[in-house]
Amino acid sequence: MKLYGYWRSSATWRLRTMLAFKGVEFEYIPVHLVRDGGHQNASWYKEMNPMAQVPTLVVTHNGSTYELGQSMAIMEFLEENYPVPPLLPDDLVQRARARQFAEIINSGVQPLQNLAVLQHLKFLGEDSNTWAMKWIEKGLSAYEELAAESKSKFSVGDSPTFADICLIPQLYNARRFDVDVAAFPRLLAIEAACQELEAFKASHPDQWEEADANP
Ligand SMILES: N[C@@H](CCC(=O)N[C@@H](CS)C(=O)NCC(=O)O)C(=O)O
Repeated sequence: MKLYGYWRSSATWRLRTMLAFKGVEFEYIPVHLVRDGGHQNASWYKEMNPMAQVPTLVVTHNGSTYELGQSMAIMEFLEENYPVPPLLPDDLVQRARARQFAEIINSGVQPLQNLAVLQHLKFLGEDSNTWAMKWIEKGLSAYEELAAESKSKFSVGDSPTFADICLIPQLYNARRFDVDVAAFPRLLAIEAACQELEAFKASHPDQWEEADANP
């Protein structure tokens, strides 16, 4: 299995966490998102991932090789392929809730503060940082409100799920955009619980920056 990614990419980080939880070995291939105009825009990469985004996971199944894009689709693939330990709750409604949280981040926040979007805003002469902060605050506020309804250790229940896997990289991004994360005490408590787990420690960008230094 090969993971094409970038050390600070939140969507790549989701997969690193997921693979660490599942104990799945993979070869990591850095795709530098900034250098030379972004290696994600190179034709060799776009042949694999026409959205010109990381991550891409290359997998072999029934003797054939496939290049999978979109981190949520890949997370579902990994969950089905490696069900232990489970990263979705047993309960039907709780499973939907975990996916709801994940989608708040995946579709409600991350695309609005993605590199290409911010680059285009700058090109249009807009203040991209203020733009990013607005959407991050909106998504995290909604997440905080929903998560505050329960006192569980993680976003949904007392073990980590897709929700936490998406939340942790987004909190990291929030800080990069100077969002005041102190406004989200429930999220910070969930983050503290996650930070104790090896899979979150091993997948943190600090552990991967060097791998991307000389791709
Ligand atoms: N929905 C996609 C989003 C992927 C995505 O936006 N990746 C970012 C890094 S986190 C990227 O490659 N950005 C490159 C660019 O915007 O040029 C997924 O979950 O895989």
